[in-house]
Amino acid sequence: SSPDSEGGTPELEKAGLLNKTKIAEGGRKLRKNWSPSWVVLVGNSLVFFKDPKSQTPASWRPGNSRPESSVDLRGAKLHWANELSSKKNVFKLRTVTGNEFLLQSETDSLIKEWFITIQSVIDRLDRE
Ligand code: I3P
Repeated sequence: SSPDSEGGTPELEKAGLLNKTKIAEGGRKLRKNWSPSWVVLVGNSLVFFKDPKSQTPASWRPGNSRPESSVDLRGAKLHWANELSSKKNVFKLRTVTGNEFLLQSETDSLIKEWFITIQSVIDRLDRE
């Protein structure tokens, strides 16, 4: 692992624009409300920013921008979930606390990359 993974600033794995909706909170179903979100995968967390237009890959850094919410990927589960939406390219992320999110992109290659990258972080945390 690189020096940054040993403490201090966590590693930025990936950042980009995805469509997002939360569908459950603590196991309780929520009404869908799709919106574009600037998504940042950093360290063990997936961090969501509300205003994609004002974001850059550096925006997650402390002090630069306030995240809308953050998801701890330890113990999380990822599944393709096209049956849960009329949209294409949808996957579901479920946290250990029972929060569930759908993430989506119109671009096949982009959503596949996100799936693989998030799954690799989950797998790494499972091995720790
Ligand atoms: C929902 C909205 C969502 C849709 C959802 C609808 O209606 O159209 O975009 O999800 O479908 O209920 P509303 O705006 O009135 O809440 P998808 O785009 O993912 O299909 P669903 O209820 O079948 O999940």
